[in-house]
Amino acid sequence: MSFPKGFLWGGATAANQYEGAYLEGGKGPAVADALTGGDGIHNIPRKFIVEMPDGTRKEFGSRDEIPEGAKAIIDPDTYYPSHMATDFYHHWKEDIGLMAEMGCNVNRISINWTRIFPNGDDAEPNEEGLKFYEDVFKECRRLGIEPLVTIYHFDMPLHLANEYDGMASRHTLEAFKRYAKTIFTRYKGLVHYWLTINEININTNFMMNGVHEHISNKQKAEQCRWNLFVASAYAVKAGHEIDPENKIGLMIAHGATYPYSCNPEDVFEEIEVAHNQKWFYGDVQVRGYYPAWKVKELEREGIVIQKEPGEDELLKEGTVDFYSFSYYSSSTYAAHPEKLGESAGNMVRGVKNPYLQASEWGWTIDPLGLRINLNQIWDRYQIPMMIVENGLGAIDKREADGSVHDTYRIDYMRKHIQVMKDAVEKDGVDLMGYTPWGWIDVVSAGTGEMRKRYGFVYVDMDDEGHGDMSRSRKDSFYYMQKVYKSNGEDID
Ligand code: BGP
Repeated sequence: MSFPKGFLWGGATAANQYEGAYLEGGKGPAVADALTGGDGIHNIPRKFIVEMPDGTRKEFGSRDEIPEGAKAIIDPDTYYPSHMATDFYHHWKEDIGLMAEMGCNVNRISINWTRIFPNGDDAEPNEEGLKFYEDVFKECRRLGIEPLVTIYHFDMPLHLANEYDGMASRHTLEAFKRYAKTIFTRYKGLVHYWLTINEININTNFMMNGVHEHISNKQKAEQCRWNLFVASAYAVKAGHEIDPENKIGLMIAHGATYPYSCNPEDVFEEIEVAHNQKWFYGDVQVRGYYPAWKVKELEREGIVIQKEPGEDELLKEGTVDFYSFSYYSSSTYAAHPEKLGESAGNMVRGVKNPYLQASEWGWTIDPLGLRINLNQIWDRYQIPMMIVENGLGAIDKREADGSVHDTYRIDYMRKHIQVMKDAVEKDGVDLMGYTPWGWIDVVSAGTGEMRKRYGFVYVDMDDEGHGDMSRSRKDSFYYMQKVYKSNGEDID
């Protein structure tokens, strides 16, 4: 047997991309609810409509810098994909049933911060929101599925973003602590697996996190990173205190990174990129302190982080139990990319890798990169790992009978599960679970599209909000069912 008994097989979603019902049940608006749809294939970004300090309205791309004092608004005449998403809020029983049918024993789901605290910083939590997740978790448990809960997944309360500069402020950090404590207490005994902050490394400083002026004001961006680390460490510590049974992990977007060539300059370029993009975040959350190169960088740039007494210690006390990450693709880096004279193709960032094909959205398809990751992370930290996102975003065609023949997705899954198997069997890494992204179709985080589908279950909903939300099983559903029910033995 390659995979240990009790290996966690499941699927992953996030509330802001899946739940819909964006103001129902006492929920308040989040930053994600103010993001329009975009078009990833034609590079049209998602947008915020923003009220400027002088009262005028302007549009900004989702990763643009929004000036201090400007507020993201929700315009009644604009279509926002998260408002309905794929309506888990009204389909949760059916969906959890489908998960069980697929053979899942874990369900990665996130709690919408604004369903529990509508403004993020309210004095009392919203009982209706708390009850909703309680019912969801109970249903999971009834069907033999462990909930794996992300505390904060791209859904900064809009009020905290607009009025308190999101995670750049202490006010928001304190509000997060209350929120984390509330859910640990309420779901004690129902939830044993938690992730603190989704993709903390790409989520650190853009408006998704509520932070204005995150590009021009590096001091603020670094303060935001610190606050996020403190938030995560606090959650780990509080979660352990409230229930010693809790296992709490970090969550990092951990693509594989390669040097373009054996030129030492390219090799060093990759080291620097990897430090900045991923290892920094792993090092702090696994080891409990900033790595030397980062300390030097902050000194050099004259950036002084404002810390409260005890926070350095908290980072050490709140190190994680396991390392979980999303893996979709790899990127390649050159010291002098301009000399390579290319820009199109499979590069998300970095330069084109001539050895790899890419998805319609330009994400490289690189199964071996996952095995490389598993080895590198295991060598560095020696703590259990979980792959909490992986999958292929593709355009699916649903046939009249509801079937979807997604052989391309089955191929992607098979190759990635094969390398997981190799990493466990041959490399001896400690892998505890696998929750592919968007096991059921959800709104894309990056582009706001519905047509970029990852699911094994199809949901009838399109980019303009048309569809009856009916669910149907794709061919990949039956493939994953076979894999899961055989504990990863039968993957052909
Ligand atoms: C990660 C996010 C997810 C998810 C996934 C796929 O960055 O944690 O929320 O959406 O990527 O990305 P996309 O939806 O942009 O295709």
